Amino acid sequence: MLRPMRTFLTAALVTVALSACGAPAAPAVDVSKGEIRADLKEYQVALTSNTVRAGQVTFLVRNVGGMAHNFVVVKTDAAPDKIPLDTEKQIAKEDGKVGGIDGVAPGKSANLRLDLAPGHYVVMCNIPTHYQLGMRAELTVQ
Ligand SMILES: [Cu+2]
Repeated sequence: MLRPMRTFLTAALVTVALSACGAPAAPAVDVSKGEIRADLKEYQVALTSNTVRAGQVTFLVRNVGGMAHNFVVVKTDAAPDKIPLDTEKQIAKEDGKVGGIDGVAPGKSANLRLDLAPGHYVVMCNIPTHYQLGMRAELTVQ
């Protein structure tokens, strides 16, 4: 009778310890290794760093919002809010695009690894109207 009871108690303690942690913590990102987390939501793109050294850069893209988003990286001299628009498609023009991820569903993550030359970049969600609503951020590659 003792042994099953102890097993039960151990299981109960493990459950308490796990629930105390809440949601699983996101793995740390290290910009010195070229890692940048990009959190997408309505209507914002949040980067853990706006500068990174040239070379291999890994964007750890997470959709923390409630609808699908995408992720586009363009090399441009334009400020984040000054990318020319394609008014017919209701998107930003993607001149200078160096890479992207098509559709990231809510709650999902995807990684994008790019070889980035030094310069000025804008990252955005370019689902129609999302760029205009504020889903953009600046990135400087040194
Ligand atoms: Cu979006």
